[in-house]
Amino acid sequence: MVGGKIESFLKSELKKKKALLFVLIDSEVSNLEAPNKLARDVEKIGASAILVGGSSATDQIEMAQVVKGLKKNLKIPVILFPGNVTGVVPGADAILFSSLMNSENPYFITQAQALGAPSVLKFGLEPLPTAYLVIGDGTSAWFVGAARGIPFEKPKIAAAYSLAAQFLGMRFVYLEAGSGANTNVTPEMVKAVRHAFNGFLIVGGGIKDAKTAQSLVEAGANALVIGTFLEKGGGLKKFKEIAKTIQVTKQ
Ligand code: 1GP
Repeated sequence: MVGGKIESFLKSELKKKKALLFVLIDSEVSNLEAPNKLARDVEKIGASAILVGGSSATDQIEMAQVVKGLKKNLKIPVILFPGNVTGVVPGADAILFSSLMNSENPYFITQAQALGAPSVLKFGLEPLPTAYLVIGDGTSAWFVGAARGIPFEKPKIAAAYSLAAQFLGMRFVYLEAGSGANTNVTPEMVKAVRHAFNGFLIVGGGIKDAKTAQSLVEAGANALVIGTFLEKGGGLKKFKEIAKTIQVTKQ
């Protein structure tokens, strides 16, 4: 069988919902209760998974504590979203086992993966094989990952990378505009990638409103990642609006 329990869960969620919402939780926190509360709230609203990590999260001890707390509080899966080998910690359900395909540094394409893989096995994390594509520039993911950002207005390039990802056997593509990005990935790019790639398509970075979310889902995104606006507080109302707009049950 291809894929494990978490991948099957995500696919079964997609049978019930038009698209999924993943919430990215920052593991560098001063108060351990804050991520638990946020995660419980978004789970109630309809988030399908919590992602923990990001390109600037490097404290493994704190990350492991955050993951442990989340696991105690949630039914939905906790999925690691590593920016480096330091993003591999025990206790989570799965990991976006990603290659930053458009990095200029081979470390982020295959070497970090080789260094991290034994820990993924040791910790029993389900690897979700993911092509991580950084779109645009100027964000932390772009800088830390030494990415040659795919221009926002070049959907064909993103589609070509996604087709390559498919030929390489990856079952997830993550189109990343970067956390807190001013511009989100365009629906045109999502559409072009959807046309080229058969697997699970994740889109994130700078998504802040229901209208944008809806246009990305209509273009073919399977899951949207929301981080920054929820972290800033007061974002739950907006999150509810997005959930309501995109989480339409399939007929
Ligand atoms: C970042 O795609 C995620 O890796 C989420 O982006 O923080 O801008 O919501 P935001």
